[in-house]
Amino acid sequence: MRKTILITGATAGIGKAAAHKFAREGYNIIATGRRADKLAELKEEITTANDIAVTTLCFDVQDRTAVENAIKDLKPMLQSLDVLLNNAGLALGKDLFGDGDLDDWDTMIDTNVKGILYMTKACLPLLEKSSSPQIINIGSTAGQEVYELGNIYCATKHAVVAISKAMRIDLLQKGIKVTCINPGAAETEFSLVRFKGNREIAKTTYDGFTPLRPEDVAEVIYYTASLPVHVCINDLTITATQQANSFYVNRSGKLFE
Ligand code: NDP
Ligand code: 8X3
Repeated sequence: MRKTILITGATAGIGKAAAHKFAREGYNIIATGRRADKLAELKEEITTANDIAVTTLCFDVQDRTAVENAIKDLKPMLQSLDVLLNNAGLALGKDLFGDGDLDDWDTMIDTNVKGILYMTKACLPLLEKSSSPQIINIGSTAGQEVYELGNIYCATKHAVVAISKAMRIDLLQKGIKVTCINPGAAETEFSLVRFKGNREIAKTTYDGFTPLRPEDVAEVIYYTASLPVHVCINDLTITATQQANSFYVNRSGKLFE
């Protein structure tokens, strides 16, 4: 029987690449995000190339009622859920703590932290019906070291690490794998969102080095889901070869293009 993955934030970047990858590997896809047009585009692309089922759900992971309703609507058409990929997330701004915008902070906390909590709680009954259930949370190198101007974004990603550890412990008796994947810089819409549409500033994030592509991260996400049922990758950090961690990036040129 085909497995099913639910991916939050499948309209762009890592989530979109993961949707394509899992579809190619024969999974049915439940793709979510806030942009209905992008979800429709993704469904069209995937179903043209793969003989699998794609369901799209348009909602905001910050909205607890919307999350609960979206997953409730899924239950009659889905016997079980095999993988939940908690990927939706964002950074907003890169400012000294004192200059930070409180609305940005609320949005990051509500999306990156509460979004994972709401989604996972709502999906647990469906995951429990799978014979090989797995939750994959997307953290970041920003969840490993706090960097200057990263403050609240880094805090939310540290929370993702802690929540992943807590889930792994508390879901142990249910046989649910919990994997936290921590990417370094990947060229997606991430920086454009962080710098609020300013393309000039956004592209400087990737100046002078070859960053990860979203497809690179998607391959690794799929790898963690492809292992035997008794094997769980707990944590995994993936960076570009030119990046060591949040602080050290070799910006001597795009060496691997
Ligand atoms: P993108 O901006 O390209 O994609 C983010 C996705 O999240 C979009 O599909 C967006 O969809 C969705 N999203 C954002 N907010 C919400 C919300 N409130 N409700 C529902 N969906 C939402 O960024 P990435 O692909 O790079 O980011 C994916 C994850 O990877 C994030 O958690 C990010 O923190 C993490 N990450 C990214 C890194 C990078 O360098 N790119 C490095 C390390 C971690 P829509 O706008 O349609 O709602
Ligand atoms: C995204 C990577 O370094 O921009 O999580 O925080 S970084």
